[in-house]
Amino acid sequence: MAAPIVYGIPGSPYLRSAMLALEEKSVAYELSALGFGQSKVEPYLSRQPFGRIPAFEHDGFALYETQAIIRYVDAVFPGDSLQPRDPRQAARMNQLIGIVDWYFFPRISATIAFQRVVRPHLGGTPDEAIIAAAVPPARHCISEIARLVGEAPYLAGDALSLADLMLAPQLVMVGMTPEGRDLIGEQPRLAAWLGRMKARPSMIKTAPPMPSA
Ligand SMILES: N[C@@H](CCC(=O)N[C@@H](CS)C(=O)NCC(=O)O)C(=O)O
Repeated sequence: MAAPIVYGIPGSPYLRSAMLALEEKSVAYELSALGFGQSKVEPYLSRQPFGRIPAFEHDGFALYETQAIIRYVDAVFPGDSLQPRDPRQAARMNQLIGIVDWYFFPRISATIAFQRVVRPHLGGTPDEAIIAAAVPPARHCISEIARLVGEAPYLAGDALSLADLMLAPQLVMVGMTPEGRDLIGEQPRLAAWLGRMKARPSMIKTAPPMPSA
């Protein structure tokens, strides 16, 4: 069977989530790296018609949407499951994945992290008004995630789950900004969780090619 291929711009948090799932399952895979702009044109649009990152292929099976990719990887490859059996822990995992997709990414990653990390990388200047407006909703979102995490070592309990793989890359990128560092610093349990995540071999291996990763 052919090795899976993940397509995306190195440094993208969602791409990193897909790579993390493969790393955690010890799957050999290929990263097909795109440059900025290449996700908005063919041939990539045939893989991901919405022009978002990442896209994935395994042995002729093409897939996009990060949640679908990491659930597929977990289901298809051997190794420890990345999804709790306990229904409440599974529900918590799914809830946190939903929070990443619906609140964290649009309200924090696409505002603070994009303006402070991605824009300068592309030669632009951060829009301070966008950043200032994003801080209160970012604080609300991060404190709610910290409340849900509670005392458990991982987001959905005692074992690593897909929720950890979804949130960690987004939080790492936001943590490269002064605003993000302050917001994470306000939540000691979440900061400790992020420290544990950053120490995992999968995170070290997939560290993005940007400063302070
Ligand atoms: N729902 C998509 C979202 C992916 C996404 O938004 N990725 C970001 C990069 S981390 C992206 O493509 N940004 C470029 C853009 O917004 O045009 C998924 O889960 O794969």
